[in-house]
Amino acid sequence: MTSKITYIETMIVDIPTIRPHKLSMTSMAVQSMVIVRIKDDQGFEGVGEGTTIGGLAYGPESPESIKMNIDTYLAPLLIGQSLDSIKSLIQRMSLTVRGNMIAKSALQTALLDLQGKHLGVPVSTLLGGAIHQHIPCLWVLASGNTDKDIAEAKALIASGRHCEFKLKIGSRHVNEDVAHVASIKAALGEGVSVRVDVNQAWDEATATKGMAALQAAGVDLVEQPTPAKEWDALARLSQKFTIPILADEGVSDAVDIFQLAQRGFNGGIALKIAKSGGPIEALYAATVSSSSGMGLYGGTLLEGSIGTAVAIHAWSTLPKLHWGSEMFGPLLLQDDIIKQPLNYHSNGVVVPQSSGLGVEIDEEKLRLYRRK
Ligand code: MUC
Ligand code: MG
Repeated sequence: MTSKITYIETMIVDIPTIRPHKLSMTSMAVQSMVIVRIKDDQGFEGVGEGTTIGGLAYGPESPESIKMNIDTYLAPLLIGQSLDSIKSLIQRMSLTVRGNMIAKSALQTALLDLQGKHLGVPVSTLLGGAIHQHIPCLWVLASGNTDKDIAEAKALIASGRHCEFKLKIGSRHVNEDVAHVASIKAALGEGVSVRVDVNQAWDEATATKGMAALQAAGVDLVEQPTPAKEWDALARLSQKFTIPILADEGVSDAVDIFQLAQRGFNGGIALKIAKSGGPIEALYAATVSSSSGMGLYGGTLLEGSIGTAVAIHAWSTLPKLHWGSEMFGPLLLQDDIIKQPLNYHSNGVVVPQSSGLGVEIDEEKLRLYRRK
């Protein structure tokens, strides 16, 4: 197959959200995505995406740093290299550039798309092969208003698109947050799964109080209640309550997951391509999680269709996603830069079947939303 990488281009794309999306650390009205295009000497092109939440509010990479660090440090490592071994290219990047996992994930996505197009196979095949064709996908309620969230959830249940919900909390006093969640859970009823994501906002004492109340309200899962690297606190909380905990910001890769497992954490793990540096490393993280008895969840950093597509390909190769996924990012945006949107139905999303990622850029939309 030998082909050589000849060209790498990056751009930031800004698309407004359908409503404000409120997390403990920021409120989003627009999503900014770094789109990567890689070309080879045989006329093929692969696309990738590197996306975070709220500039630098969520993590140490911003859209601007992702673009700058790809252009300045990572792209020159790939230009002129053979496409034959993506793992060699990953190794080349990791030996020279520390961190910058979202930037690396964007490039790895474009490399996988390019190689899939060359070989005429979907990215899921490059990752070992899809076991599932439809990935469960919940919806995240984060308008910040209880009545609006209830109305939004009821409309989605009625449409048949989603029947499980995650609520973003942590920006208000714990009592206010718990009352908000309990009202939504009571309005939606027994059969509807309601989970919460605290995004690190509580200390251990507050989490102890909050989790007891959430457990009593019938909430199914509490995501990252305490600060990211306080692994001991997370492990203690997981042992104290029957309501399970999902570790998110606290675990980026297989090494972190091993550390958490050693401390006796018994909850689940949110896998994210962006945290791990790409789908290949996210699947390594999945292996360590499963080997430690932790259930898996397909997480997002609210990527658009390209980043969401590659994650769906990766999750489709896992035997079991115990907590389903939240690959709803494209649905939070007012518009899309791909021609054929991903197919969401029946509380899930369909794994694309055509070669590469199975998505095609809409050049006009890209021009419209590209940051000038
Ligand atoms: C996170 O922390 O889970 C995922 C869904 C959402 O609304 O925000 C993200 C980040
Ligand atoms: Mg989270």
